[in-house]
Amino acid sequence: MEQYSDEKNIKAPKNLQELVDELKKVFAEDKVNIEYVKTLMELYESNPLDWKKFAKFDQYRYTRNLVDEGNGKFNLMILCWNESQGSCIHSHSDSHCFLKVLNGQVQEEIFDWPDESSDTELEMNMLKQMVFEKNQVTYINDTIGLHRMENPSHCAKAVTLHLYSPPFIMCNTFDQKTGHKTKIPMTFWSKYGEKLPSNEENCSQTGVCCIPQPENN
Ligand code: 2CO
Ligand code: FE2
Repeated sequence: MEQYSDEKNIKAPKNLQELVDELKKVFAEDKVNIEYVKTLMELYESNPLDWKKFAKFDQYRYTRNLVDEGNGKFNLMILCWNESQGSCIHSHSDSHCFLKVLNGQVQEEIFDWPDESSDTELEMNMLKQMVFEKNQVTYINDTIGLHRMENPSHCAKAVTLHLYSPPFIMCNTFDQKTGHKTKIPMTFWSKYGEKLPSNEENCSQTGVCCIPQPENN
């Protein structure tokens, strides 16, 4: 266990595969040191040759592309954001969420949870807004808050690497104006570099995108 607790002595992974192998060792332990994982992910220097086979973009929404299932302990995926594409405000199903920028930039806005005991519809409270550059890593979980992620650039694409532990397939999205939440499934656009068939499920929802959902009536 001690082995993966000192983030000051980590050897930089030479490529994405080395990073994946190292992450598997770290997550095989009972306890995971968040700072250790963050630093390990930061030390991998993004090289498009490692990840271009997973980087698949969609005209309408950001895509989620599975890279590795982390021996059942985590899901590692590459998300591709075309110019100005973003998510809506969402939670992470009590999982750890690590995000590393592989290319371009992403903007993260963190929000407080809405007050579910209140009957009044209130605009959600934004706690901070940050921009992350290539190779930077950020971390969130449901205790820290909710977030919205987007590619703030109108002329450049962005690619990000995400690790979720434990893996999850459902999350809640929130309406910024009212705080109303909706539970939604999250699917993959591709797995291991192969596009999944665009059936009903995949074409309606790959991630937590801002495309308006049909009304429930
Ligand atoms: N959580 C979102 C998703 O998995 C992306 S925002 O960064 O955590 O689709
Ligand atoms: Fe997220």
